[in-house]
Amino acid sequence: LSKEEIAEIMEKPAFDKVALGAGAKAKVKKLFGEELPAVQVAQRIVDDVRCQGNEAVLRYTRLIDGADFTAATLEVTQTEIDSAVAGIDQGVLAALAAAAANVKQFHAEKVPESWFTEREHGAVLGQKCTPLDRVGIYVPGGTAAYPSSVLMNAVPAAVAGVQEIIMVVPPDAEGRVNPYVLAAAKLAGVTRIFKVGGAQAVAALAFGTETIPRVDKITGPGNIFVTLAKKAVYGHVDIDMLAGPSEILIIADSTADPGYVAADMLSQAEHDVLASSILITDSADLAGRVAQAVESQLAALPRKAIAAQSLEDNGLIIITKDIEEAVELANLAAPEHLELLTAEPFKLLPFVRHAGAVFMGPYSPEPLGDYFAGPNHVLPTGGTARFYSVLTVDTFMKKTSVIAYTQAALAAVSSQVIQLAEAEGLAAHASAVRIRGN
Ligand code: HSO
Ligand code: ZN
Repeated sequence: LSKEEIAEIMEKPAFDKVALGAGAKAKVKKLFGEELPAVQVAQRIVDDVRCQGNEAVLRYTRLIDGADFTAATLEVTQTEIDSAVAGIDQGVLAALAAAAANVKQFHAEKVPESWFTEREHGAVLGQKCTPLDRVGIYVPGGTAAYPSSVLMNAVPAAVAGVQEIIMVVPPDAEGRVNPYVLAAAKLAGVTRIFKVGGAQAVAALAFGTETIPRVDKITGPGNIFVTLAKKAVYGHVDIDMLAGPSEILIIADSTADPGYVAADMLSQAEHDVLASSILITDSADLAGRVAQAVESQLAALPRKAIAAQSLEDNGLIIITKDIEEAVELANLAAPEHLELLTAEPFKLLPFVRHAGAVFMGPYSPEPLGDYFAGPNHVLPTGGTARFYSVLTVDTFMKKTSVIAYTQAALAAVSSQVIQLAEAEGLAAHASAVRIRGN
């Protein structure tokens, strides 16, 4: 196949064009009395929450999640958090704490700092970095209850110096939230937690309700409705990115262990039937062994139905003439996770242009990054690594320019500033400079 043909096969459907599954379609019909595309569903829910506040939040939570709250019971209490922490496996709690420490240490390493520089005649220019005041963190629920994602969003916000971190998470039908998610929130320094999910949670964070405070930025991955709601509220608030299902692309040569390659492909395939796992190799022999290893490892997985479907729909093994061509294809795919399982991964790194995160060599399996090493696992998907970056402390900070001229510095440039203002026909601009007496 030509590169173009391969690129076409690897291309993900645009996230706003993804067809809803049968279950979601039926839910939409029940909710709105008609079949609607996901974009319209998200927009309707956002509009309703914007106009009706709590009333719409509680209604959608009842209709979609089956949990019946009042405004007073929507927030997770301190007692609930404490009993979650006490009730969970203490080994897992310790592992979460260790992971949180690694994430914190890594993110604290490069906190953007204000900076100043001097110009002629004592002028000073600079940039002031300020943490956002209040941010919202979306944490998915359902089969995908990820305490690790709580850490990956909230810890960098706390490191940035954000004062209020508001977390939203969909409840189960009994109105409960996964206790590991609550424990992670406590470890990460989350300020308040509300039991609300979906587009209704995103809208509540963006516009505020009587109970849920309005935030400045919303981060964190969610399902298609969450993502489309984030797109709909962008501009009223900032968002991190529009993230889709997880992906892994592995570049491997004949030195790679086929068992490792298969295990890593399956690790992302088990996330979601829409997840994608791709191997690109210059070794036909390795390709055959990986295919076999996938078959045999798959059988033992509790989530084999999901993983098998994901591989069936979006799994791919591509054989190239050499490793350079493999890297070229990987850049076209711009994957969320890129593994380099080659003899000398650091030699390839300079040629990697588009990837959310790169995992180097046989002892850096992707799940190490999902849970523990320290770099963030909130990453661009669906080819958006061409322009989005991994979530960092920067995500939670903004920059303000600082300009401080002296009289002499202004005098030296005033005639040129005046000329530019007059050329734009803006006389008041010119006089704001002229009045200072030069
Ligand atoms: N691989 C996912 C993150 C995750 N994996 C959380 C396990 N838990 C997206 O980067
Ligand atoms: Zn994962």
